[in-house]
Amino acid sequence: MPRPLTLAAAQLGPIPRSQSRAEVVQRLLGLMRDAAKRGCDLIVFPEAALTAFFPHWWIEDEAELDSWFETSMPSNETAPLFEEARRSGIGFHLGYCELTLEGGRKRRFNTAILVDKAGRIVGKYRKIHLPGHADHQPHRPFQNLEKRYFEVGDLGWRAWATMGGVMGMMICNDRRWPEAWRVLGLQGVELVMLGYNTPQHDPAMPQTDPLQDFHNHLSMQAGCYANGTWAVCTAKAGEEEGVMQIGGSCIIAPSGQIVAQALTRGDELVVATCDLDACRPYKETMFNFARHRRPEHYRMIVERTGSVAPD
Ligand code: CDV
Repeated sequence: MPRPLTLAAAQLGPIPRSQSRAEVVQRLLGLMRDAAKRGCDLIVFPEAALTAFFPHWWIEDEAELDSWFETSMPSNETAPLFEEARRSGIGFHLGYCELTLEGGRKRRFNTAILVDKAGRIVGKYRKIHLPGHADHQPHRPFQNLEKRYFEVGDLGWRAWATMGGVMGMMICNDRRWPEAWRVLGLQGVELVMLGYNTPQHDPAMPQTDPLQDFHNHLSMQAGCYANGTWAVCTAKAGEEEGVMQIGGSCIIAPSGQIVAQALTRGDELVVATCDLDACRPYKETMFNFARHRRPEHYRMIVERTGSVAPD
């Protein structure tokens, strides 16, 4: 029996530093309403979708740093997204930067939530693979300070049975790591949602600049195929405060094929109707994990972190 879901990647163009949360939420609401008009069940916003991507700047003042984070979800500013979900009957995935107080200690995470059609938060993920560096590197044209501003996520990669399918999340750099996909695959995931902020220029490895779009799609298409899952992958694209970011937001089938893709680097909806049952042939044959996996030979994956060449 087909199990169709109409899905949208809601690509965002740049968010200027000066744009308020309320203004950004208006942009998100516009995309949500368009998606609802096009019959979408679920819309996927990018990583850190409420602000400019501040890890690109060195920030010393703690109050200034905190101002980029959300201390509650929903909040006054984001409540309209939850109301729109209920009103239009559309689920959403939202990336944002989360500040919590635990035992009197501030904790900061790069977070994403999954909200169902009734406006309830059904899932939360905190980014595990944090790229970049923790120190100030002024010689670079821009910083990548995720290792300074965020803690490694502590929720693992969970999957949730919701909205007619099994759904999971990852965030940006996670998509390049097959382990993240496999942990979701082992929970029977049928739809992975992820957002990204990926600069066109990598100061540490400039030779890959022309390959940024290729590597983006390569890792996500491989992850979908090897785990028999759909994915909705959403960029914050375009030139944001002097940093050019790739677009290429897309919807990928369990075959690994891209079924719909953004044409611009601005605000743009990418929509496709996806039969979640199309995952089954992959999960039941080539990637029937129960029949074919050999975890006794995979121990090194969890026992060793860095690679060690033989003597
Ligand atoms: N936000 C990210 O995680 N960006 C990284 C860049 C910095 C390499 C990415 O993997 O796209």
